Amino acid sequence: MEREVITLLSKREIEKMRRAGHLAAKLLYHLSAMVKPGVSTLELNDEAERWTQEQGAKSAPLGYKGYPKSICTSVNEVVCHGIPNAKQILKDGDIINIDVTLIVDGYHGDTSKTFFVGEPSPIARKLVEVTEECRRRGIEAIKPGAKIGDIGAAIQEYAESQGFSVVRDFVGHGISNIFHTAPQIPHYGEPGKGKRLRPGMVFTIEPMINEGTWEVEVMEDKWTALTLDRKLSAQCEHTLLVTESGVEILTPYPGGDGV
Ligand code: EYF
Ligand code: CO
Repeated sequence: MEREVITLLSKREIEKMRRAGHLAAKLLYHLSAMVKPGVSTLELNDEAERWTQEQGAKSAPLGYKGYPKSICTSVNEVVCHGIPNAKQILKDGDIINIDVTLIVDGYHGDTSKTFFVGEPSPIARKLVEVTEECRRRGIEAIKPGAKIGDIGAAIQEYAESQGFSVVRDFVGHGISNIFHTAPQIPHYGEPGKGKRLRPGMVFTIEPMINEGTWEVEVMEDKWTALTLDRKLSAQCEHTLLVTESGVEILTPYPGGDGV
């Protein structure tokens, strides 16, 4: 098996990641104000692209492996990689994950959050709150000397204790001047397993938590991943730096998100 090299970023690179991450979080916050019944997912996409260009940044997803839009908009049973569409109009009670990745000075900031459209059902509210707590617990497991498996174990243990399941097919990823690189960060697993975390590593945690089965299927469009049982799915994501003393969130949501 090929040995994976995990790059440790220099101070200069980390500063660039910080700038990209903060701008990506600002974009997510900007888009959150548009999340209302009657808005199409294409309108969210177009505003994201307009704002990004105004900031002198670039949307990483646009054209990446052929992806056709600037952001991903994943509604209700869509697990990830939902493609913005003029015909997809948000309605009261929906949940929508907006996933943005910006390139600033060659480096990437990748973050997402699931928003309520109007008033959520009790189960939708619980799913989104549990997903945010999963991310928080995953982040808490990050410190030099810890293992990659510690992160997934913390997430899986909490999600399943709340009666939900963890998607296996999509994982967190190393990120730098490359969108997706080593290491992979599963959101499930066993404590003490996997590579050791070291200062200078940068990667995402982006748990996808399902109301029902963890199994997913990809639609005929070859991009959109759906829950197999068509029950709800929620996701949230931060880009994270392993520091000498623990972890820094490189995509802090303006005004705080309870990490
Ligand atoms: C060929 C894409 C490729 N992939 C990952 C490409 O990490 C991400 N978000 O946190 C992430 C975002 C996007 C992405 C946007 C487009 N792609 C999507 C689906 C399948 C695929 O395989
Ligand atoms: Co990502």
